[in-house]
Amino acid sequence: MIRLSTIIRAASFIPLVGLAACSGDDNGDDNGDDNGSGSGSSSGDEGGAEPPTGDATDDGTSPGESVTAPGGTTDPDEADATSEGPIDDGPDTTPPQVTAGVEGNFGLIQLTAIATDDVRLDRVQFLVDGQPTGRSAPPAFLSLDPPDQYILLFDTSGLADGPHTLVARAEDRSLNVTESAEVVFDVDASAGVTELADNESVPTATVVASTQSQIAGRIVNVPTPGTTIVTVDYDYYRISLDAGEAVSVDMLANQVDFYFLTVEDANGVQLSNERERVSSYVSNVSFANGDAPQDVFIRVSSGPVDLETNNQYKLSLEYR
Ligand SMILES: [Ca+2]
Ligand SMILES: [Ca+2]
Ligand SMILES: [Ca+2]
Repeated sequence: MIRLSTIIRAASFIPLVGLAACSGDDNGDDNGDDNGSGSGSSSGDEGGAEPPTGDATDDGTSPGESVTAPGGTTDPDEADATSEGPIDDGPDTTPPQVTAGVEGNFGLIQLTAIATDDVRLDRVQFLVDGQPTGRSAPPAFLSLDPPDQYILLFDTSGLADGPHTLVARAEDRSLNVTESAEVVFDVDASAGVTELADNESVPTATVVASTQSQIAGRIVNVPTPGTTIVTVDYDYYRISLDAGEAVSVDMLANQVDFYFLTVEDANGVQLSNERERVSSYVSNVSFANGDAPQDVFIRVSSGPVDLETNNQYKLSLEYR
């Protein structure tokens, strides 16, 4: 019962993190208990596959507690463990510790924070140039390597070239807040290729020179008004491979969205493996060319269900 009150209390702070642009599930704004499953459908199918992130910041006294839905504590052992857990009513007056970092300078970049608390961390927010990004990184967004690292993807296409600042703000469950030291990072829109509109097919593919190794795009499904029908977005990128040359494509995308990624030839024949349903931040496909030079096409497309409002992705190419 104590846990439930905590959940309600934490949930009451959702508006503070500016969730208007979020689908309400991916940011795990409440306290990480939902592990990013769809609202109202959190049967745990994906939650169980998520890394046991809630425990990573735990003090170890209540294993498994973080993924248990309110009212779902039918296991008497678990009920005992949670009722005795120290995370609630103890007077936690010690604020978290947090440092911030950035990976990337073009398109979608990774905002990172290493954050810990003496009792239990609730979430990490990020401020770019002093403004909240509108999404917080709950424990479900926690990386275990390195330990205690929170990650949030951020689209830099709205930022001017040049230096910008990042601050990570960590909050524990007793609402103690710590802001990190400011980190300065650069944005360079010329560091990669941005997709051109109407790149729906091989003939209209966005051409990517071999000197370019980054591509920024977004998947936008177009709904048909008054129906449940959507027009799926296809993004094609043309690259040229020499004889015997191989390309490896990393796709960085938001965790909850639904993408397909593959490499095809000019006739639409699949050349690489295909990655579906991006389930981590980075998916990879690769293709090794044969004896003749040829143009090949990286294809990104979405599923018919558009789960995310943050549809940005970034492709990082490596030629070998
Ligand atoms: Ca604390
Ligand atoms: Ca697109
Ligand atoms: Ca397109």
